[in-house]
Amino acid sequence: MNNPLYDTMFAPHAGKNTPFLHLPDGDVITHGAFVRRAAQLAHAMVALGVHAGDRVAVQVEKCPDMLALYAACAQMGTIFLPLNTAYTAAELAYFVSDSGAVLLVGDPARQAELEGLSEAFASLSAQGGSLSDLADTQAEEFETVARHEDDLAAFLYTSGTTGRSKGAMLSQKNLISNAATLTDLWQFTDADVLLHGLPIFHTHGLFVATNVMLIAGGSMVFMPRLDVDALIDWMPRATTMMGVPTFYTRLLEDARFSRDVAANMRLFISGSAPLLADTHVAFEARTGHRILERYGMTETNMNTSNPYAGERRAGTVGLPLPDVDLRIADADGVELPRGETGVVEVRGPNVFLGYWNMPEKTEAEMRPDGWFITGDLGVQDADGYVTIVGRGKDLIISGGYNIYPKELELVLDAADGVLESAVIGVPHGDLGEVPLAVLVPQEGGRIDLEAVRETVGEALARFKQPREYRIVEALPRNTMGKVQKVALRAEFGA
Ligand code: MCA
Ligand code: AMP
Repeated sequence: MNNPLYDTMFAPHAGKNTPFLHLPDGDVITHGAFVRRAAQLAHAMVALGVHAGDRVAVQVEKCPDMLALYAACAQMGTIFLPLNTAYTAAELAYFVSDSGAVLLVGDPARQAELEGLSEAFASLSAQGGSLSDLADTQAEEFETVARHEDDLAAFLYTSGTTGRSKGAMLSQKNLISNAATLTDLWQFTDADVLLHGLPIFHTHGLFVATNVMLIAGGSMVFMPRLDVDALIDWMPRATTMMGVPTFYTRLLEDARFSRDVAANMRLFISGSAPLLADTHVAFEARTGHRILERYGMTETNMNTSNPYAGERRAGTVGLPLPDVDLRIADADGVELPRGETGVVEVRGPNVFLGYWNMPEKTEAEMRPDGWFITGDLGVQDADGYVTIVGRGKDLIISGGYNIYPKELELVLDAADGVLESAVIGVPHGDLGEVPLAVLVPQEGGRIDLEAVRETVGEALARFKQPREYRIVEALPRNTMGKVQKVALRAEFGA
């Protein structure tokens, strides 16, 4: 193959008249039309000076052109760098400069705010923009640039416990191998119609959902966001759905969601955050379907999955994927006996190539023989089923989005009147967890919470911002001086 990613995912669809994307307004984009649009976008990016190996940063609302940019980058051998649409300009500035992106594609409505961040800026949205205007005038065929399977296909930024986001470098092989394994395991075919309400700037909506559907050749009901009305409306014409646990709890809250509505579905898949066993049980009682839970990470794509045909065990993330090695290890990477809790480590063709420009971070998380230390705490039972029991890393998962307390604490510590801060995750019925900030005022001073909220609002995306604040005189610390988050969770967790 000349370009394994393009040749696997997109080239086979050229010229096909079969539906690929069902849009909310009833329009359908065929596989062939999608491939042609990607070629036009590739020409447009070349005209803007983008070459193979360059990074293109993309912060665009979910729409067909945003997805076609991924295909265009694959065809050009360019590295696709999708970014959460909630990120502030301050957050984007970091991603663009750290990655060295030569082009930032952003919302036309934010052009004034964003265009100074990169060498080149082009606008794009569902309604159009300068990049789509340029693409409209281009040829519908583009000569695919040759690439090797170990060449980089995408950067996905993932925050870390130090508060600085790291660019996870994903190769063509990482993406292809995982999507092929999942397509096979979950028995996706060209007859499948997937309900797609996830964002497409993260692994789940992009590399799990979309890549699987591209390999299978089926179609997606391409919703701009989670919309329970639309899910219920489309479900009788669909066969599968992928979602974070909030998708399932919101469906269950709706009295219209019934066994009949779900009768045509063959598979519901959940991931990105723990699915409560209660939700699993309630979903089966309502619909007769057992949700299939799987587990992965930005750095690795998917690592484990409950079986399609075998027993789907509530509360577990299932078995290691056929081409993924998994072990539960101690701090030195020594495998622990079955039944003992330790750190989940994985190795396989799915594991990323490292963090961009951060060799020391890569070295800290990847052992020389290829085992990646996930930072998740897990246990494997006698049958091989893995349960994620906690996290060795200080991380909050809210509605499937990762929030690293350290990143918030750095911003809060610098806010006027704040001496120091600690951020913890507290339970939330809809989103699983949300951040709560505990602040200590400077000596003799007082904290103006409105001013703190404003500071946080300028620096951090809305979904990361603390839902609640508490002001205390001092943070609980152990004898080593380390903040005791366990004590804070005990005090404020309810
Ligand atoms: C929206 N808001 C949130 C979140 N989403 N706050 C905290 N956590 C969130 N996840 C805030 C908005 O800022 C806004 O705040 C208010 O909630 C309503 O926003 P809206 O957009 O209407 O929310 P929504 O449509 O109800 O979205 C909730 C959602 C969404 C459906 C849970 O966040 C979502 O689609 N999450 C999926 C994330 C995902 O794809 N994760 C996969 C990562 P205000 O009203 O104050 O302005 S990939 C991954 O984890 C790995 C690899 C894996 O295993 O898959
Ligand atoms: P991210 O790096 O944003 O892709 O988030 C990956 C993290 O999400 C993992 O390290 C886990 O902590 C968590 N995660 C993903 N899927 C699951 C799941 N099914 N159950 C529990 N945690 C999960």
